[in-house]
Amino acid sequence: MSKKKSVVGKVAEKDLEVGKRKDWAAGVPGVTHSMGPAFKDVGVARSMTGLLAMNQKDGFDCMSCAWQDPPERKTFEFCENGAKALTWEATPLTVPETFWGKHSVRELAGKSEYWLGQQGRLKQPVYKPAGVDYYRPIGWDQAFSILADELNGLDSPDEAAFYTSGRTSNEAAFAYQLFARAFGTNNLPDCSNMCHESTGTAMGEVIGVGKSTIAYTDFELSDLIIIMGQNPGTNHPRMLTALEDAKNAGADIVAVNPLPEAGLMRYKNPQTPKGILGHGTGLADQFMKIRLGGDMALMQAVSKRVLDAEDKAPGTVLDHDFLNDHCQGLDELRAHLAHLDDTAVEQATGLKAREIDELADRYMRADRVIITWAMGLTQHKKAVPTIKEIMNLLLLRGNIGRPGAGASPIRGHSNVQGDRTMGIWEQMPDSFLDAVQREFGFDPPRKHGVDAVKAIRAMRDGDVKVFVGLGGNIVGAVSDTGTAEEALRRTKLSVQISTKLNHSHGVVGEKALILPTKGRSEIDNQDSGPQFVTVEDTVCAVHSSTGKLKPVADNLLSEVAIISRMARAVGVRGTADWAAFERNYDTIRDHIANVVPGCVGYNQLVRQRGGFVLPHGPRDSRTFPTATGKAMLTVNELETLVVPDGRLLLQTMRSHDQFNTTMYSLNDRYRGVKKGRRVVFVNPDDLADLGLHDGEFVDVHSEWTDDVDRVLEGCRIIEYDTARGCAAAYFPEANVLIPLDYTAEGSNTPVSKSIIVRLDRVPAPVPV
Ligand SMILES: Nc1nc2c(c(=O)[nH]1)N[C@H]1C(S)=C(S)[C@@H](COP(=O)(O)OP(=O)(O)OC[C@H]3O[C@@H](n4cnc5c(=O)[nH]c(N)nc54)[C@H](O)[C@@H]3O)O[C@H]1N2
Ligand SMILES: Nc1nc2c(c(=O)[nH]1)N[C@H]1C(S)=C(S)[C@@H](COP(=O)(O)OP(=O)(O)OC[C@H]3O[C@@H](n4cnc5c(=O)[nH]c(N)nc54)[C@H](O)[C@@H]3O)O[C@H]1N2
Ligand SMILES: [Mo]
Repeated sequence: MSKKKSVVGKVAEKDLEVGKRKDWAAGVPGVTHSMGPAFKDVGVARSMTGLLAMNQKDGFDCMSCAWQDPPERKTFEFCENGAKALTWEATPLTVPETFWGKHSVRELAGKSEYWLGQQGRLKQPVYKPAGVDYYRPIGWDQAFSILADELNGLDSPDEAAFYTSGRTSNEAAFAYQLFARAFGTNNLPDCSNMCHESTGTAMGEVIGVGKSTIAYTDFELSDLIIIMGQNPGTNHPRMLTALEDAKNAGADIVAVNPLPEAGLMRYKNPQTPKGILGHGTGLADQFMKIRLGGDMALMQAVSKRVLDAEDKAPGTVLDHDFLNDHCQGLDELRAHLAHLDDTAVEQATGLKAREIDELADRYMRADRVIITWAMGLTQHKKAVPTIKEIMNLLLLRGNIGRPGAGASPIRGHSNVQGDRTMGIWEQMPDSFLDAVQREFGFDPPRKHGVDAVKAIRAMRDGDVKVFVGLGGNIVGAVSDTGTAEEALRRTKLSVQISTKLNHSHGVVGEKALILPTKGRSEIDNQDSGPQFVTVEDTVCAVHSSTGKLKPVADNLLSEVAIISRMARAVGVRGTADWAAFERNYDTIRDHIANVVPGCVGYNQLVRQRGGFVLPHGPRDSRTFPTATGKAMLTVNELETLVVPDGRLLLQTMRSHDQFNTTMYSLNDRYRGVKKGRRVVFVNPDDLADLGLHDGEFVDVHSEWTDDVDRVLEGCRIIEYDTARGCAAAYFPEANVLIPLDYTAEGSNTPVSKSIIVRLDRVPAPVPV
C-alpha cells in the first residue's frame, strides 16, 4: 500500500552557506551581534531604554528564557539572545491596515515563520468571517462579542480549549485559568506540555515538587555541575556567566550531549577583560558525546558504580543518614542495578566504559553536585524514567536540599514556570480547585482537560470546536504539522492573542480572530495608573516586571485587559470582579495570595526589591510532599530504541537565531550555517556507511507504522561531529516528521529528540 505524503512547504534556499563552526560562545561578537540590529531597526533611544531596563530590579523581565537573575545586577544584564528578543518585540514596524486586503489567509499559511515575523507588530484586531479567505480589521467590542457568541453557543464548555504560551505574566495566567474554569472547562493546554512536562511528572512523583531544587548562588558553591541535554550558549546564554563563576570557584563541569555545542566547550565573557582579549574560559572538563536517548542508561551506569563502590568500602560512599531519614527504595534500586548489562549501556550511550568510570569518579569525589537539563532529556519516549534516574543518582549521595547541590531543570519560556504555579494546567489538583471555589464562589470542573497533543487530537476529531491561544504558535510548535493544520482548520473559531504574526494565524478555523496585545517591554497604563506584572524564573524566584517602552500602537490591549473583557462578554460564573482586574492588577494579586500556595501577602512580597522565592519543601527543609512523605528511589527498566540498519536517530533543535518558532534570522553562527535552515547534521562515519556526502541533498523520511510518509524535503547534508548513528535538524520545520501519537510515556510530550529517519538522496535544488 502506498503511503499518503505529509510534507511542509519547500523553501528554495539558494543562498545557504555552510562554513566553520565555533567552539566557544558569547564573546565580543555576541555583544556586537546583539547591539547592531537593535540600533538599526529600533532606534538608539528606544533600544537603550529597553536594554538598560532589561532584568533590572525596577525594569522588566527579559522575555526570552527563564534563566534566573543574579542577586547583584550589572548595568548590562542581558545576553545576545535577550537583546534579539527585545528588538523583535520593540520594533516600531507595524502590520499596516492595507496588509489584510492584500494577503489571503491561505497565502499566510504558505509563508515562512521568518517572513511572517518580519511583517512587524500587530496593531489592530482582525476577523476572518466564515466563507471568506481574508481577515478584516474590526473593533475590540465586536471581536469580544464574536468570541462570546461562539463560546456560549457550544454544547459543552469542553468543546473549547484555551492554550497558553510561556511569556504570559502571572496575573494574566491566573485570570485566564479562572476564566476557563468559570466558563466550565479544564482544557488548558500549554507550551509546557511540549517542553518540561516530563520534568514535572518525574520530579513530582519522586520528590513531590516538579521544580528546580537550587538557588542561583548554589552554582558557585558546587564541586561538580553536570549539564545534560542542554545548549546554554544559545538558549540560556546568561547561564555561562554562572558556570564561569562556578569554574573560577573550583567546580568541575561535565557536558553530556550528542553535539559539542559551542557554549559547552569555551566561554568568552563580554563583560570582563579576559573575555574580550583572551581565550576565555574552557568550560567542560569532560565532554561525553552521548547517543540520543542514552542518558537513562548513563545515569543507571553511574549509580551502579556508586553502589559498587559502597559495597567495596561500606559506609563511605552513600549518604546513609539522608537515605535513612528521607528516602525509600534503596534496596530495590540496588537489586535492580545489580543486573545492569554493560553491553546494553554501551549500546544505548555509545560511550566507553572508561568514560563512564571517569564521570562516576568525579561524582563520588564531589561533595556537592548539581545536575541541570533541558529539552535533550525531556523530549524522549523514556524522558520521565530518565529524569527519575537523575534523581536516583542525586539522592544516593544526598545531593538535594543542601548548599551547592541539587536538581536543576532549566526552564524554557521566561514565565512558563509561573504560568503553571498560577493554575495553567489541565490537571490542577483538587486542593487548588477547592481554593478557587472558596475564593470565587463557583464549583470549578474537576474532570481533567486536554493537553497540547490531546487538544490537537480533539480538534482533528471535531470534539473541540473553539480554540483560543494566549500567545504562542501551536500549529508551528506541536508535532505532526500536517495533522495540526488539519485540526485547526476543523474548528469553528480559532482565536490568537499575539504580538506578531506566525503560522497559527494562517492555519485557522471556519472563523478566526487575531487579538493584538502589548509586549512585556511596553508601558501598561490602566484606569488606576501604571501597572506592573510578575513572573517566576527557573529557580522559583518571583519578581515584578514593569514595561518601560511606549507601546508600538495606541489600540493595543494588555493580556489582562483582553482576558477580563473576554470574561465579561461571555458572562462566566463566579464572583470575580473582572472590570476591577483590568483597572488594577493588585486586585488579581490579592486573589493570587488567597488561592496559590506560597503566595500569602503576594502584593507586598513582589514589591520588595528583587521579589521573593516560593517555598519548596525538598530544597528548604528536605521535606518531601510525595505520597509516602519520602523521596523515592525508583526502579526503571532500561529499554533502548532499536534503530534498523541504514537508518539514523534524528533530534530536532534550535538554531542560534531563533526563539522557538520565531526566526530572528536564518543563520546559526555557532554551527557555521548561514542564510538557510533546510539542513541535516550527520556524523562523517555514518555518511560513509550510507554512501552519502557533505553538500549533497536528501529528503528526510521518518519511519512510522501508520500509512503516512512524513518527509522533510530537500535538506543539505552537513558533515558534523555528532554521536554515531545520530542526526539533527531544526525545529519547527522538522515537526512534520513526528507523528502526533509519538509521545513520552507519562508526560505525553512529543518525542522531538529521537525520530528514526531514512535519508534519500535527491538532486540539488535548482536555484530560483
Ligand atoms: N535563544 C533562544 N533561547 C531559548 C529558546 C530559543 O528557541 N532560542 N527556547 C526556550 C525554550 S522554550 C526552551 S524549552 C529552552 C530549550 O533549550 P535547549 O534544551 O538547550 O534547546 P534545544 O535546542 O532543543 O537543545 C537541546 C540540546 O540537547 C541536546 N540533546 C538532544 N538530545 C539529547 C539526548 O538524548 N541526550 C543528551 N544528553 N542531549 C541531547 C542537543 O544536542 C542540544 O544541545 O530554551 C529557551 N531559550
Ligand atoms: N520538534 C520540536 N518541537 C518543539 C520543540 C522542539 O525542541 N522540537 N520545543 C517545544 C518547546 S520546548 C516549546 S516551549 C514549544 C513552544 O511553543 P509556543 O510557546 O507555542 O511557541 P513560540 O514560538 O514560543 O510562540 C511565539 C509566538 O508567541 C507570540 N508572542 C510573543 N510574545 C508574546 C507576548 O508577550 N504575548 C502574547 N500574547 N503573545 C506573544 C508571538 O505571536 C509569537 O509568534 O515548542 C515545542 N515544539
Ligand atoms: Mo520550551
